Amino acid sequence: PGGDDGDTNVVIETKTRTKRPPLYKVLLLNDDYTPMEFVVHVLERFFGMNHAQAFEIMLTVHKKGLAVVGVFSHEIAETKVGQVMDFARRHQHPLQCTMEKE
Ligand code: TYC
Repeated sequence: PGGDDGDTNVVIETKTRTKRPPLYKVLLLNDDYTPMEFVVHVLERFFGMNHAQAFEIMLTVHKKGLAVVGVFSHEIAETKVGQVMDFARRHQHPLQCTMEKE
């Protein structure tokens, strides 16, 4: 009577580590044919740069071969790349835009 009923309450705590979502660099690549003004326009239109910033980044791509034009979540980066590639194709310029995990 009054013995141990064998029913023990056990609380198991697990630690939750919340990972921040990975970020992606959007890169613009140089080529010999896309007009400089077109690239400046792309940077203003799709990356919210002012004219001076856009011109500076365009020149960096022209001289170095490529530059990071922004860092975004996967979904936003994909959208930006799609917008730039679509806009360039519609204007028949060979401009290339890609993304890579940061
Ligand atoms: N190299 C091009 C020219 O001389 C200009 C250019 C800049 C092209 C940046 C693409 O991502 C680019 N007209």
